[in-house]
Amino acid sequence: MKRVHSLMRVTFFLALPGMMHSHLMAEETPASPGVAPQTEIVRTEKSLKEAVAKRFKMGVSVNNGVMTHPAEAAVLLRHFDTVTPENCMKMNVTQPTEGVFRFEEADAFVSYAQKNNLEIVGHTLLWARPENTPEWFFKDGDAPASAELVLKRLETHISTVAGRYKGKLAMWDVVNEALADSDEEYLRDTEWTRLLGEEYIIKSFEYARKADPDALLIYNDYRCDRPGKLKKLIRLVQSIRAKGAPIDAIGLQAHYEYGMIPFEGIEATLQAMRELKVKVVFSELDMDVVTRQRWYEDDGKHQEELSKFDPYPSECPPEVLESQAAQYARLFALILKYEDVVERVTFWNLHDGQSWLNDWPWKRHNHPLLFDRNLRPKPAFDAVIETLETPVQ
Ligand code: 9MR
Repeated sequence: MKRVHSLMRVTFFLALPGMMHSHLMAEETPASPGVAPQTEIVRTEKSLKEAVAKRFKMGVSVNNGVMTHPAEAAVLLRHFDTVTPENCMKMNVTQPTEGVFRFEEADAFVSYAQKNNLEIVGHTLLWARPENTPEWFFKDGDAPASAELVLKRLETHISTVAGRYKGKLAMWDVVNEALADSDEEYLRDTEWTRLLGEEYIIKSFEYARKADPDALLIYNDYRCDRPGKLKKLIRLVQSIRAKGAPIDAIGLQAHYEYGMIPFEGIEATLQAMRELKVKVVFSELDMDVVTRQRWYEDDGKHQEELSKFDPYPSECPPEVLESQAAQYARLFALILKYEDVVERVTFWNLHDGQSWLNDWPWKRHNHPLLFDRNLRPKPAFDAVIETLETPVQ
């Protein structure tokens, strides 16, 4: 509690409309002469991290904006013990041009988290999609870069970035989204795969361990609950280990869709990882309520119509919120069943207004998280707390 107070006291805060609800109180503290009055934000709802009671870590992804937004910081510090930077440690930010490293944002993030006793998850050393790897990586002047050069660059990148924060981060998402989506292919068809096959993944884990020996090293991907992708995930874990490289955990991104949470597939993944003795993190949890599946169906022929679809522009209907709450509760009950395997659950953003699902794959008002746009806890929040507080049978 001391931490929350000291943070709140350094920043002047103007109450936001719609924020003065029963879970939250703002108190003015007397100002010294010549100093603006300060408002302390005390949240009174139950705390997620306290309800979890150390069975796993409770995390959230944020941007540096939280540092200058006391109301958001109050939510962050009351509920979470772990933070993931949403964007500032990605390759396109940390090394946009070869040899030009930019750490201003990441340094500020790390120092804020440390000051507030938050554990940090580095995200991510290598995002294996073409659009998420800077183009210079694969060029050598006008010619394509050789496999040796690309590997050398990868080593430099990982040793520089992970090395900079050595001992300060609890975990690293080492490689992100390297598995192919189709059932036929094993790895995503990219320059990485064409030049190096699996080797670039194996080497990434070796470089990361060398640069920061105490960080828990994670392979992170989406939809590993699909049988085809789970098979590939198992193959990848076994392959990394067979080469003597380190892997400690797999990350399930967990970008779920309302009414379509693949509970069976998630359980199959948890079981498989328990057998392999690999930890699991739910690394980017949210629940899209203006679901996106149809966007990709029938060769994209619904996209024009969907791009105007925005059914909940102001409030999300109560029945949707209630059903979302029930789905979150079921998910957390499943997670608790595997608490020996699950190391962390991280929500992807703090509140509904910040979610990437308001923009992707089209612009709409989404409501995927536990806190609404005014930082009020939603029915899903209560349902998660209740699930966490219910003794496991
Ligand atoms: O939420 C992130 C968004 O702000 C960025 O524009 C985007 C591209 O860098 O990445 C989003 O986060 C992604 C995460 O890093 C990896 N898994 C998928 C997430 C959603 O796209």
